[in-house]
Amino acid sequence: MQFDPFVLIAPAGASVAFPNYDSLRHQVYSFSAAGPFELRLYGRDESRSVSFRNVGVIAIGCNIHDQMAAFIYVTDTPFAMKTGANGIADIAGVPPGRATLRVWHPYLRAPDSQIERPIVVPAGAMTQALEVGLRPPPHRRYSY
Ligand SMILES: [Cu+2]
Repeated sequence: MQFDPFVLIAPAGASVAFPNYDSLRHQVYSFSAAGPFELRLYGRDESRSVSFRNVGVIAIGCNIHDQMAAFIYVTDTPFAMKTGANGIADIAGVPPGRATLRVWHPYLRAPDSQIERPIVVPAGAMTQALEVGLRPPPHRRYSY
């Protein structure tokens, strides 16, 4: 009874599948402006897909299980990557020049949960370190 992964990066236009591996039925939805949707109840070993055309953050929930939460970060850049558990993202192939480094996390302590930093990408490798703070996740009530 949880979404996996908690955060997914999807290219704009991508179709995202929501397979249900639980023995319970789920009703997956989002109210996010970038891609609101609501799936009807569906059960074990069934799957539904949603296409996300607009760039933005899609907060996902389940109408039956309030504690279920996940986020889809829809982007139009190929240079997007989720960090590993160590907080590191190794992004390859970025063309040299001016760019904007953006770090996003649903509970990041920053406006729109995002930090932006202008950078100049050299021809070779570079390292950028950012220290971030997180908010506690919003309280969720459990209902089964
Ligand atoms: Cu559910």
